[in-house]
Amino acid sequence: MNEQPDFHSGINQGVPPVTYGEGSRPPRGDYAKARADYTCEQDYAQYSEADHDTYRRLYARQLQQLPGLACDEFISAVQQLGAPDRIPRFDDISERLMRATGWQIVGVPGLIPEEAFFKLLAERRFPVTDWMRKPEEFDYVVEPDVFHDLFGHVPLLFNPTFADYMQAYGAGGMKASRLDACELLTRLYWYTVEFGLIDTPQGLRAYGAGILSSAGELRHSIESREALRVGFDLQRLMRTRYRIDTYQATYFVIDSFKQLFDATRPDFTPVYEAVRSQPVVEAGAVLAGERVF
Ligand code: HBI
Ligand code: FE
Repeated sequence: MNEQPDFHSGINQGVPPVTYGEGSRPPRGDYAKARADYTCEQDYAQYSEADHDTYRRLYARQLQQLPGLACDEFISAVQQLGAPDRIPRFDDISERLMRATGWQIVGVPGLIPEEAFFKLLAERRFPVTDWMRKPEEFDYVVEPDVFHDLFGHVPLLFNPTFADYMQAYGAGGMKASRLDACELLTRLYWYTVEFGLIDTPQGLRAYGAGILSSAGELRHSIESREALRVGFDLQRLMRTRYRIDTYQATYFVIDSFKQLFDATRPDFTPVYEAVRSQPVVEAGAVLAGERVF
């Protein structure tokens, strides 16, 4: 089994996406074409027939494994992406998305600095990487590509409560930058937006984009007996380190998107202080007395 997630983003290691440090590869995207806010037009002409075919095959592989593993809100929204056999035009999706939740998607050349990312979310503009992985990267791509961002992230932006959470997260992120709490807030993004699970009357389901866009981690996150699944608790989550180069060792389970949105309403300043006054929890470690699924 491919124990690696479909992508790991250097950004979540605190590696700035635009200026790569020594020894690491340059970013894939063409940042020279980006505007000052890091957005760029989707250059639709860039896509080869191989790119469209890669999208078609990735989409088909994920779609057939959604039932019983992905949350209903995702399954009901995924057809909003449009035809399954061509990379969608961002403007077409934005038209539908704007009507549904006031969001739009904007092109970016790839991972962008956190402040720019938070600002876009706060403006209800979701950044979607505009390049497609190569056929030889079908099972694993180092950085999030257009498939991860479109298939993984965009459908749930059609859900009003989740869409409100994403904007609240962005607004919180802009404040976190000023409080030097980006690392803690990045864990919240990682363990909800990217790798979150939700409890439903039919059982656990995935809503995290990193899971939903992954061939192997979707089933692993729900069925693996090695994975730890812990009830969502904001401070516990923010104390918990995560891994970027394997399937997650810990997943956090929410009861509803409303629970997630409500968790972002209070000012996080005291939350950050409480988290900093407690020891870090390693990925996979379970704490006494906590709710485990
Ligand atoms: N940039 N384009 C892009 N996509 C992301 O998901 C992303 C990012 N920059 C920062 C980032 N994610 C994470 O550090 C968030 O937790 C902020
Ligand atoms: Fe992502």
